[in-house]
Amino acid sequence: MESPEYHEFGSSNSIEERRITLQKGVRSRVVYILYGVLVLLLLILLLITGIKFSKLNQDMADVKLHLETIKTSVMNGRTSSAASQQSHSGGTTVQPVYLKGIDPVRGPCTEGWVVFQSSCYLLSQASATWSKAEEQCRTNGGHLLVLNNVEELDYISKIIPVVGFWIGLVERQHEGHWSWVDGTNYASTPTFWDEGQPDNWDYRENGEDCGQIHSTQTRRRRLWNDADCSLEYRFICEAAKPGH
Ligand SMILES: [Ca+2]
Ligand SMILES: [Ca+2]
Ligand SMILES: [Ca+2]
Repeated sequence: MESPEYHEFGSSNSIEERRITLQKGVRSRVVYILYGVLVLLLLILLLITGIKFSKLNQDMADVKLHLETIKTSVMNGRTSSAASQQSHSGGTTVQPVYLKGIDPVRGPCTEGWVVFQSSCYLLSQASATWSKAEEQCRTNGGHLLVLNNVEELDYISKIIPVVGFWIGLVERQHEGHWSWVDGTNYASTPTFWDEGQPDNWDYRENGEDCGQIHSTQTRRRRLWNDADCSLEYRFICEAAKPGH
């Protein structure tokens, strides 16, 4: 026969066991939950790192692309700055282009004239107003110099002294409407105005409506200036080479 104490003892023992088992169960669940949370945190960390890496790669690609763009524009800038010196129109800085002088040759041209490509050129010794200069060129079977391209300008630059010369460029009717004396379309030829020219300098009573090759101190590509047509300068005539 079991004593009540024994029963009481046995019963309290099993309660204690259940309590311990329950505590163990709670602890294991907490451990599992913590473990789960840890794994979840690790996954989130991996995900964030992955996103960061992907963004970093994208940023690096962007930087690389940007550098390539800068490099390309610098290269293009170098090329176009050389070109811009050939087709300058007043108002911007003109970089000088230095040239070596040459001895001109007569070739098939009339005596006193010199040849370059399909034209003959005459450099006047005397000075005249722009109109008189053009008149004298016409009398000699030509017209005042028409600069069709940079090669022609560079040739002329190599053979003339450093003083100013009239050329066949004129504003006949409206201010700003330049034309070549032989009818060549002004818009079809490159322009080589000197820095700040044409300025139609209003110090002169008549303004400045005739084109000239500017005087300069050094032998280099000669640039243009608009000057008062009534002033007297030396001038350059151009005529077609015989047979052209
Ligand atoms: Ca010409
Ligand atoms: Ca003018
Ligand atoms: Ca001027």
